[in-house]
Amino acid sequence: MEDYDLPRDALFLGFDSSTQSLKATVLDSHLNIVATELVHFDSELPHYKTKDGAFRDPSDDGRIVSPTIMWVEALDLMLQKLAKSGLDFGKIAAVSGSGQQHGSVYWKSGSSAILSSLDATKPLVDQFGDAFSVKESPIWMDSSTTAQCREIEKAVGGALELARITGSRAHERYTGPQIKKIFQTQPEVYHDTERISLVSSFVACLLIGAYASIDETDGAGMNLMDIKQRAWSKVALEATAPGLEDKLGKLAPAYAVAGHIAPYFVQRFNFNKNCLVVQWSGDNPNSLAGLTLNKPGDLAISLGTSDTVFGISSDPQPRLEGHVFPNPVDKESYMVMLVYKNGSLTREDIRNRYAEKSWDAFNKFLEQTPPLNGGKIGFYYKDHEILPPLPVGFHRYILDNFTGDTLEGLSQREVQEFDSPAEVRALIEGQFLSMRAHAERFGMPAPPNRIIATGGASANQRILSSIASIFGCDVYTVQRSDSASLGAALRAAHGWLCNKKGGFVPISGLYMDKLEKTSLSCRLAVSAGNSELVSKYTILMNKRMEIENSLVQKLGRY
Ligand code: ADP
Ligand code: XUL
Repeated sequence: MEDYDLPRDALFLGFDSSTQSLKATVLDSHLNIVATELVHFDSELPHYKTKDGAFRDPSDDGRIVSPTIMWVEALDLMLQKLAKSGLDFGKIAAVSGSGQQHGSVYWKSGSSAILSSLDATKPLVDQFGDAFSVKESPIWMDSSTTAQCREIEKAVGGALELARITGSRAHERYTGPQIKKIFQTQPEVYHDTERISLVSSFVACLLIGAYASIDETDGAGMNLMDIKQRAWSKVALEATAPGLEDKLGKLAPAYAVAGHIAPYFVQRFNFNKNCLVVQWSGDNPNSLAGLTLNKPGDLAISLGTSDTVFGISSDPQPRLEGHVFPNPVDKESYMVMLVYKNGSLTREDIRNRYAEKSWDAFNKFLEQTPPLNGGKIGFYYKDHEILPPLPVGFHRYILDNFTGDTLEGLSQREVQEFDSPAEVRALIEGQFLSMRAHAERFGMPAPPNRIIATGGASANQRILSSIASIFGCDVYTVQRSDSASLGAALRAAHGWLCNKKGGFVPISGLYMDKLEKTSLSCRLAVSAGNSELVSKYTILMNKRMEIENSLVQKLGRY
Protein backbone atom coordinates (compact mmCIF):
# COMPACT_ATOMS: atom_id res chain seq x y z
CA MET A 1 0.00 0.00 0.00
CA GLU A 2 1.16 3.51 -0.86
CA ASP A 3 2.55 5.61 1.96
CA TYR A 4 0.23 8.58 2.35
CA ASP A 5 1.44 9.61 5.79
CA LEU A 6 2.11 13.27 6.40
CA PRO A 7 5.24 14.36 8.31
CA ARG A 8 4.52 14.00 12.03
CA ASP A 9 5.03 17.61 13.12
CA ALA A 10 3.64 19.25 10.03
CA LEU A 11 0.64 21.60 10.08
CA PHE A 12 -1.67 22.53 7.19
CA LEU A 13 -3.38 25.91 7.07
CA GLY A 14 -6.64 26.60 5.23
CA PHE A 15 -8.32 29.99 4.80
CA ASP A 16 -11.80 30.89 3.62
CA SER A 17 -12.23 34.41 2.27
CA SER A 18 -16.01 34.40 2.31
CA THR A 19 -18.71 37.03 1.94
CA GLN A 20 -18.94 38.09 5.59
CA SER A 21 -15.63 37.01 7.06
CA LEU A 22 -12.16 35.53 6.65
CA LYS A 23 -11.82 32.20 8.46
CA ALA A 24 -8.87 29.93 9.11
CA THR A 25 -8.52 26.29 10.13
CA VAL A 26 -5.25 24.53 10.99
CA LEU A 27 -4.97 20.73 10.73
CA ASP A 28 -2.22 18.58 12.18
CA SER A 29 -0.76 15.57 10.37
CA HIS A 30 -3.55 13.34 11.78
CA LEU A 31 -6.10 15.70 10.21
CA ASN A 32 -7.30 16.98 13.54
CA ILE A 33 -8.12 20.66 13.98
CA VAL A 34 -5.57 22.40 16.20
CA ALA A 35 -6.62 26.02 15.65
CA THR A 36 -9.42 28.07 14.13
CA GLU A 37 -9.77 31.84 13.79
CA LEU A 38 -12.20 34.33 12.27
CA VAL A 39 -12.12 37.97 11.16
CA HIS A 40 -15.62 39.40 10.75
CA PHE A 41 -15.55 42.20 8.17
CA ASP A 42 -18.42 44.45 9.37
CA SER A 43 -17.46 44.42 13.05
CA GLU A 44 -13.66 44.02 13.00
CA LEU A 45 -12.93 46.22 10.01
CA PRO A 46 -15.71 48.80 10.56
CA HIS A 47 -13.88 51.60 8.67
CA TYR A 48 -14.91 49.95 5.36
CA LYS A 49 -18.56 50.45 6.38
CA THR A 50 -19.70 47.21 4.73
CA LYS A 51 -23.02 45.57 5.55
CA ASP A 52 -22.64 41.77 5.55
CA GLY A 53 -19.23 42.26 3.92
CA ALA A 54 -20.53 44.20 0.91
CA PHE A 55 -21.98 47.46 -0.43
CA ARG A 56 -25.34 47.49 -2.19
CA ASP A 57 -25.18 50.37 -4.66
CA PRO A 58 -28.43 52.37 -4.36
CA SER A 59 -27.80 54.11 -7.69
CA ASP A 60 -27.30 50.97 -9.77
CA ASP A 61 -29.93 48.22 -9.32
CA GLY A 62 -28.32 44.93 -8.43
CA ARG A 63 -24.73 46.24 -8.23
CA ILE A 64 -23.13 44.62 -5.16
CA VAL A 65 -19.40 45.03 -4.49
CA SER A 66 -16.81 44.69 -1.73
CA PRO A 67 -13.72 46.87 -1.19
CA THR A 68 -10.83 44.76 -2.51
CA ILE A 69 -8.35 46.23 -0.03
CA MET A 70 -10.57 45.06 2.88
CA TRP A 71 -9.69 41.46 2.01
CA VAL A 72 -5.98 42.42 2.20
CA GLU A 73 -6.36 44.02 5.61
CA ALA A 74 -8.37 40.99 6.78
CA LEU A 75 -5.35 38.80 5.96
CA ASP A 76 -3.07 41.12 8.00
CA LEU A 77 -5.43 40.88 10.94
CA MET A 78 -5.91 37.13 10.59
CA LEU A 79 -2.16 36.46 10.64
CA GLN A 80 -1.78 38.67 13.71
CA LYS A 81 -4.56 36.78 15.46
CA LEU A 82 -3.05 33.40 14.59
CA ALA A 83 0.36 34.59 15.82
CA LYS A 84 -1.19 35.78 19.09
CA SER A 85 -2.89 32.42 19.56
CA GLY A 86 0.56 30.83 19.62
CA LEU A 87 0.45 29.12 16.21
CA ASP A 88 3.95 28.10 15.18
CA PHE A 89 4.00 29.28 11.54
CA GLY A 90 7.35 27.51 11.09
CA LYS A 91 5.58 24.13 11.21
CA ILE A 92 3.15 24.88 8.41
CA ALA A 93 4.08 22.65 5.48
CA ALA A 94 1.41 23.99 3.13
CA VAL A 95 -1.30 26.65 2.95
CA SER A 96 -4.34 26.71 0.73
CA GLY A 97 -7.60 28.55 0.65
CA SER A 98 -11.12 29.10 -0.42
CA GLY A 99 -12.80 32.20 -1.76
CA GLN A 100 -16.40 33.21 -2.36
CA GLN A 101 -16.90 32.19 -5.99
CA HIS A 102 -17.16 34.48 -9.04
CA GLY A 103 -15.95 37.73 -7.38
CA SER A 104 -13.11 39.40 -9.28
CA VAL A 105 -10.05 41.54 -8.61
CA TYR A 106 -8.51 43.89 -11.20
CA TRP A 107 -4.74 44.43 -10.89
CA LYS A 108 -3.56 47.74 -12.31
CA SER A 109 -0.70 47.67 -14.85
CA GLY A 110 2.60 47.52 -12.96
CA SER A 111 1.19 45.82 -9.85
CA SER A 112 3.21 42.63 -10.25
CA ALA A 113 6.16 44.76 -9.07
CA ILE A 114 4.30 45.55 -5.84
CA LEU A 115 3.66 41.85 -5.27
CA SER A 116 7.28 40.86 -5.81
CA SER A 117 8.83 43.54 -3.58
CA LEU A 118 6.81 43.44 -0.37
CA ASP A 119 8.35 45.22 2.62
CA ALA A 120 8.20 42.95 5.68
CA THR A 121 8.28 45.91 8.07
CA LYS A 122 4.86 47.10 6.93
CA PRO A 123 1.40 45.54 6.93
CA LEU A 124 0.08 44.42 3.54
CA VAL A 125 -2.76 46.93 3.62
CA ASP A 126 -0.22 49.80 3.45
CA GLN A 127 1.33 48.36 0.29
CA PHE A 128 -1.66 47.56 -1.95
CA GLY A 129 -3.56 50.86 -1.80
CA ASP A 130 -2.69 51.66 -5.41
CA ALA A 131 -2.61 48.14 -6.86
CA PHE A 132 -6.15 47.83 -8.21
CA SER A 133 -7.63 49.41 -11.33
CA VAL A 134 -11.12 48.71 -9.94
CA LYS A 135 -11.24 49.40 -6.21
CA GLU A 136 -14.58 47.75 -5.55
CA SER A 137 -14.70 44.10 -6.55
CA PRO A 138 -17.99 42.84 -7.98
CA ILE A 139 -19.04 39.83 -5.88
CA TRP A 140 -21.35 36.84 -6.37
CA MET A 141 -24.37 38.78 -5.06
CA ASP A 142 -24.18 41.25 -7.95
CA SER A 143 -27.00 40.97 -10.49
CA SER A 144 -26.34 44.04 -12.62
CA THR A 145 -25.09 42.34 -15.79
CA THR A 146 -28.23 40.91 -17.40
CA ALA A 147 -27.53 42.72 -20.70
CA GLN A 148 -23.99 41.31 -20.87
CA CYS A 149 -25.28 37.79 -20.11
CA ARG A 150 -27.68 37.91 -23.05
CA GLU A 151 -24.95 39.27 -25.37
CA ILE A 152 -22.50 36.51 -24.42
CA GLU A 153 -25.12 33.77 -24.82
CA LYS A 154 -26.09 35.15 -28.23
CA ALA A 155 -22.48 35.34 -29.40
CA VAL A 156 -21.70 31.69 -28.56
CA GLY A 157 -24.90 30.24 -30.05
CA GLY A 158 -27.38 30.38 -27.19
CA ALA A 159 -27.72 29.81 -23.46
CA LEU A 160 -27.68 26.02 -23.67
CA GLU A 161 -24.58 26.02 -25.89
CA LEU A 162 -22.78 28.26 -23.38
CA ALA A 163 -23.85 25.84 -20.61
CA ARG A 164 -22.58 22.90 -22.66
CA ILE A 165 -19.17 24.55 -23.07
CA THR A 166 -18.65 26.28 -19.73
CA GLY A 167 -20.93 24.30 -17.38
CA SER A 168 -23.48 27.10 -16.88
CA ARG A 169 -25.58 29.46 -18.95
CA ALA A 170 -24.61 33.10 -18.42
CA HIS A 171 -25.33 34.26 -14.89
CA GLU A 172 -25.08 37.85 -13.71
CA ARG A 173 -22.64 37.01 -10.93
CA TYR A 174 -20.33 34.98 -13.16
CA THR A 175 -17.01 36.64 -13.82
CA GLY A 176 -17.20 36.77 -17.65
CA PRO A 177 -20.33 38.96 -17.70
CA GLN A 178 -18.79 41.11 -14.92
CA ILE A 179 -15.61 41.59 -16.96
CA LYS A 180 -17.66 42.43 -20.06
CA LYS A 181 -19.54 45.12 -18.11
CA ILE A 182 -16.25 46.72 -17.01
CA PHE A 183 -14.90 46.55 -20.57
CA GLN A 184 -18.08 48.18 -21.93
CA THR A 185 -18.60 50.84 -19.28
CA GLN A 186 -14.97 51.68 -18.37
CA PRO A 187 -12.79 50.64 -21.35
CA GLU A 188 -9.80 52.67 -20.11
CA VAL A 189 -9.91 50.82 -16.78
CA TYR A 190 -10.09 47.47 -18.59
CA HIS A 191 -7.06 48.38 -20.70
CA ASP A 192 -5.13 49.52 -17.61
CA THR A 193 -5.68 46.09 -15.99
CA GLU A 194 -2.75 43.67 -16.35
CA ARG A 195 -4.27 40.73 -14.48
CA ILE A 196 -7.72 39.63 -13.38
CA SER A 197 -7.93 37.31 -10.38
CA LEU A 198 -10.83 35.56 -8.68
CA VAL A 199 -11.20 36.14 -4.92
CA SER A 200 -9.57 32.73 -4.46
CA SER A 201 -6.54 33.23 -6.72
CA PHE A 202 -6.24 36.82 -5.46
CA VAL A 203 -5.33 35.82 -1.92
CA ALA A 204 -2.98 33.18 -3.32
CA CYS A 205 -1.19 36.04 -5.18
CA LEU A 206 -0.60 37.83 -1.87
CA LEU A 207 0.82 34.66 -0.33
CA ILE A 208 3.25 33.83 -3.13
CA GLY A 209 4.14 37.46 -3.95
CA ALA A 210 3.33 36.95 -7.66
CA TYR A 211 0.33 36.35 -9.88
CA ALA A 212 -1.19 32.97 -9.03
CA SER A 213 -3.17 30.94 -11.55
CA ILE A 214 -6.92 30.60 -11.44
CA ASP A 215 -7.68 26.95 -10.62
CA GLU A 216 -9.71 24.76 -12.98
CA THR A 217 -12.62 24.43 -10.57
CA ASP A 218 -13.21 28.06 -9.60
CA GLY A 219 -12.35 28.90 -13.23
CA ALA A 220 -15.55 27.09 -14.22
CA GLY A 221 -17.52 29.80 -12.38
CA MET A 222 -16.65 32.42 -14.97
CA ASN A 223 -18.52 31.42 -18.16
CA LEU A 224 -15.06 31.44 -19.76
CA MET A 225 -13.63 27.93 -19.33
CA ASP A 226 -14.29 24.81 -21.37
CA ILE A 227 -15.14 22.34 -18.60
CA LYS A 228 -14.21 19.24 -20.60
CA GLN A 229 -10.85 20.60 -21.79
CA ARG A 230 -10.18 22.49 -18.54
CA ALA A 231 -8.83 25.31 -20.74
CA TRP A 232 -10.06 28.81 -21.62
CA SER A 233 -12.73 28.62 -24.32
CA LYS A 234 -11.75 30.77 -27.32
CA VAL A 235 -15.37 31.40 -28.27
CA ALA A 236 -16.34 32.45 -24.74
CA LEU A 237 -13.25 34.69 -24.45
CA GLU A 238 -14.10 36.40 -27.73
CA ALA A 239 -17.71 36.89 -26.68
CA THR A 240 -16.55 38.64 -23.51
CA ALA A 241 -13.73 41.12 -24.07
CA PRO A 242 -10.64 41.59 -26.29
CA GLY A 243 -7.20 40.56 -25.05
CA LEU A 244 -8.74 38.71 -22.15
CA GLU A 245 -6.65 35.52 -22.21
CA ASP A 246 -3.48 37.46 -21.36
CA LYS A 247 -5.18 39.14 -18.43
CA LEU A 248 -6.40 35.80 -17.02
CA GLY A 249 -3.10 33.92 -17.20
CA LYS A 250 -2.88 30.14 -17.28
CA LEU A 251 -5.24 27.76 -15.48
CA ALA A 252 -3.92 25.18 -12.99
CA PRO A 253 -5.45 22.12 -11.29
CA ALA A 254 -6.70 22.81 -7.76
CA TYR A 255 -4.20 20.31 -6.31
CA ALA A 256 -1.17 22.00 -7.93
CA VAL A 257 1.38 24.13 -6.11
CA ALA A 258 1.03 27.87 -6.82
CA GLY A 259 4.46 28.63 -5.40
CA HIS A 260 6.46 28.93 -2.19
CA ILE A 261 5.32 31.34 0.48
CA ALA A 262 6.72 34.83 -0.22
CA PRO A 263 9.76 36.03 1.79
CA TYR A 264 7.47 38.69 3.34
CA PHE A 265 5.70 36.01 5.42
CA VAL A 266 8.95 34.25 6.29
CA GLN A 267 10.43 37.48 7.65
CA ARG A 268 7.31 38.89 9.31
CA PHE A 269 5.65 35.73 10.72
CA ASN A 270 8.46 33.14 10.69
CA PHE A 271 6.89 30.88 8.09
CA ASN A 272 9.29 28.21 6.84
CA LYS A 273 10.69 29.27 3.47
CA ASN A 274 9.79 25.82 2.07
CA CYS A 275 6.11 26.23 2.95
CA LEU A 276 4.04 25.52 -0.17
CA VAL A 277 1.04 27.52 -1.29
CA VAL A 278 -1.42 25.14 -2.95
CA GLN A 279 -3.85 26.63 -5.49
CA TRP A 280 -6.85 28.29 -3.90
CA SER A 281 -10.34 27.43 -5.13
CA GLY A 282 -13.99 28.41 -4.60
CA ASP A 283 -15.82 28.07 -1.29
CA ASN A 284 -18.32 25.46 -2.48
CA PRO A 285 -15.60 23.28 -4.07
CA ASN A 286 -13.57 23.52 -0.86
CA SER A 287 -16.63 22.49 1.14
CA LEU A 288 -17.01 19.49 -1.16
CA ALA A 289 -13.45 18.52 -0.22
CA GLY A 290 -13.94 19.25 3.50
CA LEU A 291 -17.12 17.17 3.65
CA THR A 292 -15.22 14.31 1.92
CA LEU A 293 -18.12 14.01 -0.52
CA ASN A 294 -17.30 11.10 -2.83
CA LYS A 295 -20.46 9.04 -3.34
CA PRO A 296 -22.84 10.04 -6.15
CA GLY A 297 -25.93 9.48 -3.91
CA ASP A 298 -24.78 11.93 -1.22
CA LEU A 299 -25.77 15.57 -1.32
CA ALA A 300 -24.33 18.49 0.61
CA ILE A 301 -26.39 21.50 1.60
CA SER A 302 -24.41 24.59 2.55
CA LEU A 303 -26.29 27.23 4.52
CA GLY A 304 -23.88 30.17 4.49
CA THR A 305 -24.63 33.62 3.14
CA SER A 306 -25.84 31.79 0.03
CA ASP A 307 -27.63 28.45 0.20
CA THR A 308 -26.17 25.84 -2.09
CA VAL A 309 -26.83 22.18 -2.76
CA PHE A 310 -24.17 20.10 -4.44
CA GLY A 311 -23.02 16.60 -5.18
CA ILE A 312 -20.64 14.75 -7.47
CA SER A 313 -21.34 13.20 -10.85
CA SER A 314 -19.26 11.34 -13.41
CA ASP A 315 -21.48 12.28 -16.34
CA PRO A 316 -22.99 15.71 -15.70
CA GLN A 317 -25.50 17.19 -18.15
CA PRO A 318 -25.22 21.00 -18.09
CA ARG A 319 -28.64 22.66 -18.33
CA LEU A 320 -30.14 26.10 -18.22
CA GLU A 321 -30.42 25.72 -14.48
CA GLY A 322 -27.55 24.80 -12.18
CA HIS A 323 -23.79 24.59 -12.55
CA VAL A 324 -21.12 22.04 -13.40
CA PHE A 325 -17.51 22.38 -12.18
CA PRO A 326 -14.58 19.96 -12.32
CA ASN A 327 -14.21 18.19 -8.94
CA PRO A 328 -11.33 20.01 -7.17
CA VAL A 329 -9.94 16.83 -5.61
CA ASP A 330 -10.49 14.32 -8.40
CA LYS A 331 -9.29 14.30 -11.99
CA GLU A 332 -12.27 12.48 -13.50
CA SER A 333 -15.50 13.51 -11.79
CA TYR A 334 -17.47 16.75 -11.66
CA MET A 335 -19.26 18.76 -9.04
CA VAL A 336 -22.90 19.71 -9.76
CA MET A 337 -24.52 22.55 -7.86
CA LEU A 338 -27.57 24.79 -7.44
CA VAL A 339 -27.28 28.21 -5.78
CA TYR A 340 -29.74 30.45 -3.96
CA LYS A 341 -28.93 34.05 -3.19
CA ASN A 342 -31.65 34.35 -0.53
CA GLY A 343 -30.03 32.16 2.12
CA SER A 344 -28.92 33.26 5.59
CA LEU A 345 -29.46 36.99 5.07
CA THR A 346 -33.10 36.39 4.15
CA ARG A 347 -33.56 34.07 7.14
CA GLU A 348 -32.10 36.87 9.30
CA ASP A 349 -34.47 39.38 7.70
CA ILE A 350 -37.57 37.26 8.45
CA ARG A 351 -36.24 36.54 11.95
CA ASN A 352 -35.82 40.29 12.53
CA ARG A 353 -39.26 41.16 11.18
CA TYR A 354 -41.32 38.39 12.80
CA ALA A 355 -39.29 36.65 15.53
CA GLU A 356 -37.86 39.35 17.80
CA LYS A 357 -34.46 39.25 16.09
CA SER A 358 -33.73 35.99 17.91
CA TRP A 359 -33.00 32.48 16.61
CA ASP A 360 -34.62 31.12 19.80
CA ALA A 361 -37.91 32.84 18.98
CA PHE A 362 -37.55 31.79 15.33
CA ASN A 363 -37.09 28.16 16.41
CA LYS A 364 -40.02 28.36 18.83
CA PHE A 365 -42.23 29.35 15.91
CA LEU A 366 -40.96 26.36 13.95
CA GLU A 367 -41.84 24.13 16.91
CA GLN A 368 -45.31 25.65 17.33
CA THR A 369 -46.41 25.33 13.72
CA PRO A 370 -47.39 22.06 12.00
CA PRO A 371 -45.41 20.58 9.11
CA LEU A 372 -46.94 21.68 5.77
CA ASN A 373 -47.98 24.95 7.46
CA GLY A 374 -51.69 24.35 6.79
CA GLY A 375 -51.08 24.99 3.09
CA LYS A 376 -49.43 28.39 3.56
CA ILE A 377 -46.74 28.96 0.95
CA GLY A 378 -44.27 31.87 0.85
CA PHE A 379 -41.66 33.17 -1.57
CA TYR A 380 -39.22 35.53 0.17
CA TYR A 381 -36.70 37.38 -1.98
CA LYS A 382 -34.84 40.06 -0.05
CA ASP A 383 -32.35 40.21 -2.94
CA HIS A 384 -32.91 39.35 -6.60
CA GLU A 385 -32.99 35.55 -6.61
CA ILE A 386 -30.90 33.29 -8.85
CA LEU A 387 -33.17 30.23 -8.65
CA PRO A 388 -35.80 30.99 -9.84
CA PRO A 389 -34.69 34.25 -11.47
CA LEU A 390 -37.20 36.48 -9.66
CA PRO A 391 -36.76 40.07 -8.49
CA VAL A 392 -36.88 41.36 -4.89
CA GLY A 393 -40.32 40.81 -3.34
CA PHE A 394 -42.37 38.66 -0.95
CA HIS A 395 -45.33 36.60 -2.25
CA ARG A 396 -47.68 34.63 -0.01
CA TYR A 397 -50.44 32.16 -0.88
CA ILE A 398 -52.92 30.03 1.04
CA LEU A 399 -54.11 26.74 -0.45
CA ASP A 400 -57.71 26.22 0.60
CA ASN A 401 -58.69 22.74 1.84
CA PHE A 402 -55.09 21.51 1.61
CA THR A 403 -54.73 18.01 3.08
CA GLY A 404 -51.53 16.91 1.36
CA ASP A 405 -53.32 13.94 -0.24
CA THR A 406 -53.84 15.23 -3.75
CA LEU A 407 -52.84 18.01 -6.08
CA GLU A 408 -56.17 17.78 -7.85
CA GLY A 409 -58.47 20.75 -7.50
CA LEU A 410 -56.15 22.77 -5.25
CA SER A 411 -56.50 26.49 -5.71
CA GLN A 412 -54.50 29.25 -4.13
CA ARG A 413 -55.32 32.69 -2.84
CA GLU A 414 -52.71 35.43 -2.62
CA VAL A 415 -52.58 37.16 0.79
CA GLN A 416 -50.62 40.11 2.22
CA GLU A 417 -49.35 38.48 5.40
CA PHE A 418 -49.49 35.39 7.60
CA ASP A 419 -49.28 35.40 11.39
CA SER A 420 -45.66 35.52 12.59
CA PRO A 421 -45.16 31.79 13.31
CA ALA A 422 -46.56 30.89 9.89
CA GLU A 423 -44.23 33.41 8.20
CA VAL A 424 -41.23 31.65 9.73
CA ARG A 425 -42.41 28.19 8.71
CA ALA A 426 -43.38 29.36 5.22
CA LEU A 427 -39.86 30.73 4.77
CA ILE A 428 -38.07 27.57 5.90
CA GLU A 429 -40.38 25.13 4.13
CA GLY A 430 -40.29 27.31 1.02
CA GLN A 431 -36.50 27.40 0.88
CA PHE A 432 -36.11 23.63 1.14
CA LEU A 433 -39.10 22.65 -0.99
CA SER A 434 -37.61 24.81 -3.72
CA MET A 435 -34.21 23.20 -3.19
CA ARG A 436 -35.67 19.69 -3.41
CA ALA A 437 -37.74 20.49 -6.49
CA HIS A 438 -34.88 22.07 -8.41
CA ALA A 439 -32.39 19.40 -7.28
CA GLU A 440 -34.71 16.69 -8.63
CA ARG A 441 -35.22 18.61 -11.88
CA PHE A 442 -31.43 18.93 -12.23
CA GLY A 443 -31.06 15.15 -11.94
CA MET A 444 -29.65 15.03 -8.42
CA PRO A 445 -30.51 11.88 -6.42
CA ALA A 446 -34.11 11.71 -5.16
CA PRO A 447 -34.25 10.93 -2.35
CA PRO A 448 -30.57 11.42 -1.63
CA ASN A 449 -28.75 8.63 0.13
CA ARG A 450 -28.03 11.20 2.84
CA ILE A 451 -27.51 14.94 3.18
CA ILE A 452 -24.50 16.52 4.85
CA ALA A 453 -25.33 20.02 6.06
CA THR A 454 -22.73 22.73 6.57
CA GLY A 455 -22.43 26.54 6.78
CA GLY A 456 -23.49 28.91 9.58
CA ALA A 457 -27.18 27.90 9.70
CA SER A 458 -26.37 24.19 9.91
CA ALA A 459 -25.91 24.87 13.63
CA ASN A 460 -29.70 25.17 13.82
CA GLN A 461 -31.22 21.77 14.65
CA ARG A 462 -34.77 22.94 13.83
CA ILE A 463 -33.75 23.88 10.32
CA LEU A 464 -32.02 20.51 9.91
CA SER A 465 -35.24 18.75 11.01
CA SER A 466 -37.21 20.50 8.27
CA ILE A 467 -34.60 19.44 5.73
CA ALA A 468 -34.87 15.79 6.85
CA SER A 469 -38.67 15.86 6.61
CA ILE A 470 -38.77 17.55 3.24
CA PHE A 471 -36.03 15.54 1.52
CA GLY A 472 -36.94 12.31 3.29
CA CYS A 473 -33.40 11.30 4.20
CA ASP A 474 -30.97 11.38 7.12
CA VAL A 475 -29.14 14.65 7.70
CA TYR A 476 -25.55 14.64 8.93
CA THR A 477 -23.38 17.49 10.14
CA VAL A 478 -19.64 17.88 10.44
CA GLN A 479 -17.77 18.88 13.58
CA ARG A 480 -17.47 22.52 12.59
CA SER A 481 -19.76 24.42 10.28
CA ASP A 482 -16.94 26.12 8.35
CA SER A 483 -16.23 23.24 6.01
CA ALA A 484 -14.73 25.57 3.38
CA SER A 485 -11.67 26.51 5.45
CA LEU A 486 -11.43 22.92 6.72
CA GLY A 487 -11.55 21.71 3.11
CA ALA A 488 -8.86 24.23 2.22
CA ALA A 489 -6.59 22.89 4.98
CA LEU A 490 -7.23 19.35 3.75
CA ARG A 491 -6.48 20.43 0.18
CA ALA A 492 -3.24 22.01 1.43
CA ALA A 493 -2.26 18.55 2.68
CA HIS A 494 -3.47 16.96 -0.58
CA GLY A 495 -1.48 19.42 -2.71
CA TRP A 496 1.57 18.90 -0.51
CA LEU A 497 1.28 15.12 -1.01
CA CYS A 498 0.71 15.36 -4.78
CA ASN A 499 3.82 17.54 -4.95
CA LYS A 500 5.82 15.03 -2.93
CA LYS A 501 4.66 12.11 -5.10
CA GLY A 502 5.35 14.05 -8.28
CA GLY A 503 1.75 13.86 -9.55
CA PHE A 504 -1.91 13.49 -8.61
CA VAL A 505 -2.78 11.01 -5.85
CA PRO A 506 -6.35 10.28 -4.69
CA ILE A 507 -7.29 12.48 -1.73
CA SER A 508 -9.00 9.56 0.02
CA GLY A 509 -5.51 8.13 0.63
CA LEU A 510 -5.15 10.81 3.29
CA TYR A 511 -8.06 9.62 5.41
CA MET A 512 -8.95 6.13 4.22
CA ASP A 513 -9.78 3.78 7.14
CA LYS A 514 -9.28 6.54 9.70
CA LEU A 515 -11.93 9.14 8.89
CA GLU A 516 -13.62 8.61 12.27
CA LYS A 517 -10.43 9.59 14.08
CA THR A 518 -10.09 12.87 12.19
CA SER A 519 -11.86 16.22 12.35
CA LEU A 520 -13.44 15.36 9.00
CA SER A 521 -15.87 12.85 10.48
CA CYS A 522 -19.57 13.60 10.40
CA ARG A 523 -22.41 12.53 12.66
CA LEU A 524 -26.10 11.88 12.26
CA ALA A 525 -27.98 15.04 13.28
CA VAL A 526 -31.57 14.14 12.29
CA SER A 527 -33.11 10.91 10.95
CA ALA A 528 -35.24 10.86 7.81
CA GLY A 529 -38.81 12.10 8.23
CA ASN A 530 -41.68 9.61 8.01
CA SER A 531 -42.63 8.58 4.49
CA GLU A 532 -46.26 9.70 4.73
CA LEU A 533 -45.13 13.23 5.54
CA VAL A 534 -42.55 13.11 2.75
CA SER A 535 -45.28 12.33 0.19
CA LYS A 536 -47.43 15.17 1.50
CA TYR A 537 -44.45 17.46 1.07
CA THR A 538 -44.17 16.16 -2.51
CA ILE A 539 -47.69 17.41 -3.21
CA LEU A 540 -46.93 20.76 -1.60
CA MET A 541 -43.68 20.97 -3.58
CA ASN A 542 -45.44 20.32 -6.88
CA LYS A 543 -48.04 22.96 -6.13
CA ARG A 544 -45.32 25.39 -5.13
CA MET A 545 -43.54 24.81 -8.44
CA GLU A 546 -46.76 25.54 -10.34
CA ILE A 547 -47.03 28.87 -8.54
CA GLU A 548 -43.32 29.55 -8.99
CA ASN A 549 -43.56 28.95 -12.74
CA SER A 550 -46.40 31.42 -13.05
CA LEU A 551 -44.45 34.00 -11.01
CA VAL A 552 -41.47 33.50 -13.34
CA GLN A 553 -43.71 34.01 -16.39
CA LYS A 554 -45.09 37.21 -14.89
CA LEU A 555 -41.99 38.69 -13.26
CA GLY A 556 -38.97 36.57 -14.30
CA ARG A 557 -35.71 38.29 -15.20
CA TYR A 558 -34.43 36.03 -17.99
P1 ADP B 1 -20.28 32.78 4.78
O1 ADP B 1 -19.19 31.76 4.86
O2 ADP B 1 -21.04 32.76 3.48
O3 ADP B 1 -19.81 34.19 5.10
P2 ADP B 1 -21.32 31.38 7.11
O4 ADP B 1 -21.31 29.96 6.65
O5 ADP B 1 -20.28 31.82 8.07
O6 ADP B 1 -21.37 32.41 5.88
O7 ADP B 1 -22.77 31.63 7.74
C1 ADP B 1 -23.11 32.86 8.32
C2 ADP B 1 -24.61 32.87 8.59
O8 ADP B 1 -24.98 31.83 9.50
C3 ADP B 1 -25.09 34.14 9.25
O9 ADP B 1 -25.49 35.09 8.27
C4 ADP B 1 -26.26 33.65 10.13
O10 ADP B 1 -27.51 34.08 9.62
C5 ADP B 1 -26.24 32.14 10.03
N1 ADP B 1 -26.44 31.50 11.33
C6 ADP B 1 -25.57 31.41 12.37
N2 ADP B 1 -26.16 30.77 13.42
C7 ADP B 1 -27.43 30.45 13.04
C8 ADP B 1 -28.55 29.78 13.67
N3 ADP B 1 -28.47 29.30 14.92
N4 ADP B 1 -29.69 29.63 12.96
C9 ADP B 1 -29.78 30.08 11.69
N5 ADP B 1 -28.77 30.72 11.06
C10 ADP B 1 -27.61 30.90 11.72
C1 XUL C 1 -21.84 29.94 -5.95
C2 XUL C 1 -22.18 31.26 -5.35
C3 XUL C 1 -22.06 31.41 -3.87
C4 XUL C 1 -20.69 32.02 -3.53
C5 XUL C 1 -20.62 32.55 -2.11
O1 XUL C 1 -22.12 29.89 -7.31
O2 XUL C 1 -22.49 32.19 -6.03
O3 XUL C 1 -22.29 30.22 -3.21
O4 XUL C 1 -19.69 31.08 -3.77
O5 XUL C 1 -20.67 31.60 -1.16
